[in-house]
Amino acid sequence: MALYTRVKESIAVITLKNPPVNALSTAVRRGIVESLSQALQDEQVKAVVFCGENNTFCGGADIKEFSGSMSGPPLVPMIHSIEASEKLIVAAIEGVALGGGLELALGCHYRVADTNARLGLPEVTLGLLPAAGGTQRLPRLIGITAALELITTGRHISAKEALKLGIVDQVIEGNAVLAAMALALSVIGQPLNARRLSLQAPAWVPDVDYVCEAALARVKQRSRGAMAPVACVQAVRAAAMLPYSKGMEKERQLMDMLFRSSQARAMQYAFFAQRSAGKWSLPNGAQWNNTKARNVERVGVIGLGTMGQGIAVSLVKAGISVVAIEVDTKQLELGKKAVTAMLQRYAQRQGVSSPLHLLKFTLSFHQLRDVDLVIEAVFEDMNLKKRVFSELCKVLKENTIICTNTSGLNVDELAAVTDRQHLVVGMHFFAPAHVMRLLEVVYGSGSSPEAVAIAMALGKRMQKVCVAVGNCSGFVGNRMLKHYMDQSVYLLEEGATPEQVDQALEEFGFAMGIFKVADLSGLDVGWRVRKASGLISPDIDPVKPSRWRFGRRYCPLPDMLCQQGRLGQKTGHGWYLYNSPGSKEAKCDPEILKFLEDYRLKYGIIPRRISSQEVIERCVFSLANEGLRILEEGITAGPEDIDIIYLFGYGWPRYRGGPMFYAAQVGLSVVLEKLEHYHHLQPDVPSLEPSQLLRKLVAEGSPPIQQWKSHIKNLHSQL
Ligand code: 3H9
Repeated sequence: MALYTRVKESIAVITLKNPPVNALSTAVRRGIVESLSQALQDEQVKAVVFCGENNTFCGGADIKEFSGSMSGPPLVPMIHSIEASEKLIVAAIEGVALGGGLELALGCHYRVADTNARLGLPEVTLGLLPAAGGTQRLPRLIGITAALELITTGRHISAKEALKLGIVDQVIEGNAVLAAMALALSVIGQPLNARRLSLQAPAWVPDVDYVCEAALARVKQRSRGAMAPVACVQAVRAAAMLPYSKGMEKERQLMDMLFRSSQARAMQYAFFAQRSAGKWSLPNGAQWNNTKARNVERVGVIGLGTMGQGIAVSLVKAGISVVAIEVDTKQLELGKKAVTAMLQRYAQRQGVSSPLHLLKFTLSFHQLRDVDLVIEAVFEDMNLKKRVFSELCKVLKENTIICTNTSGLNVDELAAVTDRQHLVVGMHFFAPAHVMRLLEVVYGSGSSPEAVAIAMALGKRMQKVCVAVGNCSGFVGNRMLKHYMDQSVYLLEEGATPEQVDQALEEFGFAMGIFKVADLSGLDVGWRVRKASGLISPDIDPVKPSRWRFGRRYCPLPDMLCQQGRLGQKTGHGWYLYNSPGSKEAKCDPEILKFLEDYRLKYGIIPRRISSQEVIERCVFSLANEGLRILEEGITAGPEDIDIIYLFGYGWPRYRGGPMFYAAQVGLSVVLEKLEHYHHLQPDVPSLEPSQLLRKLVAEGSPPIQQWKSHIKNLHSQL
């Protein structure tokens, strides 16, 4: 709702009330319309100030209402009547003014912001555009180029930047409502037409077409296949070319198209899924709101390789003291140099003072005596990690949490060598750890809820998107990825090329095809894992290696590439050819095509044409099938967790929601049918067999993804 108060003789204040972010729900819009009418009718009132309860102006339209039928006063005419008001209206922005919240403020005649406020039009991140006049008013206020940048990225900006751009008229430290009232009193009586953005001529730029084409090229490169950024550019272009009323018509048409799209549904699902992942729960009933996390102020980082460096940087950026350890002076110096350089660049970019004083570099484990938590980030080798864990127990305080940064090793096995299994958890960071947002927090069978809560809270402080997952080989992300990768190499055996597979995946929306990703990470990473797991052994024929291992289909192609020294970008060739070692531009390599032809000949495989549809179905449905198995086993609390892992750690296109959401959207019965078909053709790939949960969900009428959790609970109670 909205609260109407008369605070001074001539000023009325309308306060939006809808915790936690004062979203513009039906009730709030109704309240605004009623309060505004009251203010306009009251002859004593000469000016109105809009503000939000609890120092939060407004987080925009109520996204929860998007999935139902919309009722109540619509935003566009409501904001229009604010702007058209003969009485002066000022927005007092505290906390956030986002989306419809900023559009409401743009309808006001003046805007005052608190110095800590954040503003933006993030609709594009929900698959939409600012459709309450934002695409028409903002360009008239700040120009086409700046408006395009803000609207197509959805970036939140500070009050300081908003002042510089001309979005707000004043930035104040203190009470924004009082400042807005003071401003109102100082300008009451001045003509308002110049303050009504819809009456302003479109901002002039020498070459609108050129500016918009450049913006279009940028958004297409940044978010391939996404509709909303393209529509944003079209709407802003209309602001530059058309009168306001025609521009508004264009904005509405584009919004209608986006609003009904599956992309918008997927992105809104992703918004809520991200929040749901933060509300973690464990199978034993412990969860985010019944488990206290004690504070962590000093952290030890063991190992300053690429991962350790990124982790140390993220910790320091979060204001946490770090004791960083290496095995010898040379490694320590290398790590120190890299971490210092990253933090200095960060301080320079952000205009903040260097946080280097939070760092201590040492060779001595004894320096870890008083840390609250340790993150071990040594080489991915079980024995080495066990040795480190045993050493740690000799020096750490008895309540220090021990975390292992592993991408898939057994957390229970590591915990078993310590004197504190309840304080051991996995923290699976993604490389580069100071950039990638995802963090899998892995709880072992003995991890205490408090240890999980501490790791989750620390990850959040490090600005990570944290997902609590159970302990299993590869955890969630890598365990699923294995099946996706397997299918991609089987496709090569059967007749596809790396470019074909990558092109199909990139057209689907992945930031990068699987073979380009493999070249980037280095093919030797997987090679080492396969060696360690016994898939590669000396008794395997090096000339014609077997295509079966442990009774299952196996593709030796990646191993054969590694044997030839083709390790990816770092060696200048892998699945693709690069101009030189380390260069990034992937080119089709005729040698690989010949190698694949010879391989098929050697094994008597008759190549066939493989469609993009088959690539997607086999790679993506096998990924989703494994996700369903993970849910079945209770490794994550719900499908949202899996989707968030894929969105933030694996370049899954946000407008497809995540693999679980995608499977639900395609139709679970379609996924089941396709998996049955492919499993029939590949009986030696057991993972293609549809999961029990998939069969159950289909048998129960393919419920919406939001209801899967209760069906999974039933499945567990039946087991
Ligand atoms: C729009 O405005 C369209 C218009 O252009 C035109 C239409 C015609 N609605 O993130 P948090 C909930 S589109 C409903 O954890 P924070 C959120 O789900 C909208 N609910 O807190 C969570 O609920 P719960 C454009 C919302 O402090 C709780 O608030 N606006 C909305 O880290 C706390 O959220 C946006 O895209 C909403 N608009 O961050 C802004 N916003 O506690 C979206 C939040 O049950 N919001 N909730 O899990 C945000 O970016 C962040 O929530 C915000 C606060 C920065 C505001």
